[in-house]
Amino acid sequence: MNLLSIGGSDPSSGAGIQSDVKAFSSLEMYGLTVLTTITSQNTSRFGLIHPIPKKILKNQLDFVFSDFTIDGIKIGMVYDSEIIKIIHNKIKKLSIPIVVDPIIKSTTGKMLIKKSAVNDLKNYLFPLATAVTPNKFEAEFITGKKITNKESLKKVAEKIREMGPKNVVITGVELKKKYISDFLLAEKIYVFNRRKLKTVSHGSGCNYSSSLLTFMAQGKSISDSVKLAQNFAWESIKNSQKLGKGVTIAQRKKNTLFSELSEAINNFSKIRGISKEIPECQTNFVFSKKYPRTLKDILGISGRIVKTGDSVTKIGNLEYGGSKHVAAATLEMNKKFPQIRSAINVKFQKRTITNLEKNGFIVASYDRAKEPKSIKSKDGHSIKWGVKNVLKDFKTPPDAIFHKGYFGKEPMIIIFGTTPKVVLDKVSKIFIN
Ligand code: PXL
Repeated sequence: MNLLSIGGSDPSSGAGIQSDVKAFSSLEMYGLTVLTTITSQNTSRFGLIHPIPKKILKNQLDFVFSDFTIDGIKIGMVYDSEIIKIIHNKIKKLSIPIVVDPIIKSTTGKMLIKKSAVNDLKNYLFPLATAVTPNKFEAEFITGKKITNKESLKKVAEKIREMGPKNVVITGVELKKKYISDFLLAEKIYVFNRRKLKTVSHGSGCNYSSSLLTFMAQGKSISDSVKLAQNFAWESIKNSQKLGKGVTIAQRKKNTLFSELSEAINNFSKIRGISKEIPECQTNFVFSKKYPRTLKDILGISGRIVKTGDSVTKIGNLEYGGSKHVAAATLEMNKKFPQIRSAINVKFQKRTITNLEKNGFIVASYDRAKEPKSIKSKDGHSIKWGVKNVLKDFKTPPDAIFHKGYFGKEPMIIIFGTTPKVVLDKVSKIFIN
């Protein structure tokens, strides 16, 4: 998916468009950028601000919109009224998620919007927003009202919603000691609490709004998106790093689970003739966290890898809990052999079993006809039962487990490994001949 960040440049890459691209990228999104302003800043000081010439701003917008399908937009620092109006004109007819993060001041206290432009931000951009994400200070600044308790918080949120955004998210409010709360005004009110971190870091707000956009563009509900964005921002603060001499920079640790699985899926799709190996129920490819407890600890594809003519395409996104069946098999395998954390399912074909064996892989199988009735009736329990049963006789993990199907059940092969790369290597050996 392509997401566009419209905002200012921060040379420290802690906030602004640089930070957004990092956040998008860590969530496997492609980040496009349209620059509104150039700022000079580092982790201790703020320097000069230079708005981009209007002609160049328009030109950037024209160039990204004429080339890319854009699945969502985040608007950050806009600085002046002309910039606001140009953006408004370009995006007013779009029906994609738009997050407006009303940037007022930097962490170091510098005004990042002209006073005269604040009303235009409200009048032109708020009505286009699927969500606006002011922090407590910004919410107070925009409404001219103080937030002192839950009641005043609600009033401030309602006042902001009257300015036209579909949803209002107010971040970083301290309602309870030691906790930090995010407040969502949607079809109803939600409050999300997280333990307060002591770190003062730069970029957490940008991480919040850009991850919020990502989750909304993926089709998640607003309340789920806010909860996930809170978590994303919280983790980014927890992982913040002292890179310059001043404040730390908030950013996510590189999620190797995401990138390793993503790379393996990409390479799987490129295997010649691989569409012939996709079963009727399609293919999933999973990678589990260490010591998974539930399916939610296992990363999979929310859709599947599907046949598209002679090639295959990944439909959906990588998500924890994205796979049910292949993940259930992996979870069961991991209980006995904790080193096994990745798996893929492929079409059952005799030649594939022969190829697995020819390559020296250990192949196990179970008979679904022997499955007790009580298991069959419970959705998702069959695989768990099958894998558990078959593993009873194994002291080392098999490379593949298959069953030959049953009434109404498609036969299936699942190939396992320690990592997606190892699984892919096995797949490559048996299918590239
Ligand atoms: O964190 C808000 C923000 C957004 N965009 C730019 C910034 C800042 C804060 O400093 O500099 C360009």
